[in-house]
Amino acid sequence: MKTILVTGATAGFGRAIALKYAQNGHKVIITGRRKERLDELKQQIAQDYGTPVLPLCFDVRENTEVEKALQALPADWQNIDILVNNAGLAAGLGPIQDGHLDHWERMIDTNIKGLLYVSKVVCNMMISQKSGHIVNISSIAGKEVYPNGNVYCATKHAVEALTKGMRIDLHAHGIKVSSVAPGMAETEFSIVRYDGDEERAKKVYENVEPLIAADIAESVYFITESPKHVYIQDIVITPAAQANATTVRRNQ
Ligand code: NDP
Ligand code: 8X3
Repeated sequence: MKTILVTGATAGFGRAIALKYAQNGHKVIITGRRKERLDELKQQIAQDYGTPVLPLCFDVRENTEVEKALQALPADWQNIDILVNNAGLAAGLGPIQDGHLDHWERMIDTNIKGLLYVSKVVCNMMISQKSGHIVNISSIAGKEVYPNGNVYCATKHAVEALTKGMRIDLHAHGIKVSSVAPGMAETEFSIVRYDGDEERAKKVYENVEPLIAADIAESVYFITESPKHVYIQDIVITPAAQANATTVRRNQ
């Protein structure tokens, strides 16, 4: 039985990833800001799989909250085998000259700084154990830049660079670092991006069969459960209808 820490487990990919590991008999630490969602997921896992779950409610942008939560882990939760840095968001979609500072700061603070804060604590735990696997959830926006994606794309390019840097620095300590870069996936992502406008969010996936959260959970699980001598470093996963960030075939 492994211990997995998933950030952003209250929705979308993170929730599906937590369920996937729990279903396979692993212990999961689930995090996010929405406590009621964490409690609901804990209850569902207990009911469906009976595997241990530890909910931790914190904002990844607040380093003091991150440190407080992770440094106070109960003894039987301290050996984290797998960290999935998933918490993240896009806020807005528009030209750089019209950008909102608040959007930029939320994305930079969550997608880059939040990932760093969590990784710093957990990678030091993994170094003591001389093993571990970190999976960073990047995006096709980390591989390409698309019109109006400017700052979100920049944060995901940073995730790509950090993944490569962490992979090198943690290599001597027996820690693997991988990245999963999804394309269009229907979660709460677009609702958050468009500030709660569900109609506009729905249009993103109109006449396309998008990825679903479970598809991403499968990829993460495949990466971490592959044999010890195998190192899957990077996966790009899009719907069949998507060739790259801007080339999408829509059914008429
Ligand atoms: P969702 O909006 O469905 O889920 C996002 C999760 O991140 C929630 O659990 C949310 O929890 C958490 N989160 C956001 N901000 C914070 C914060 N400040 N502190 C703690 N947790 C936070 O989106 P997805 O599941 O789609 O997105 C997950 C990741 O995948 C993100 O990094 C996103 O950029 C990336 N991605 C998404 C794609 C897509 O098309 N859906 C494609 C490629 C990458 P809470 O609000 O409770 O704090
Ligand atoms: C989310 C996918 O294409 O909106 O990272 O950037 S996209």
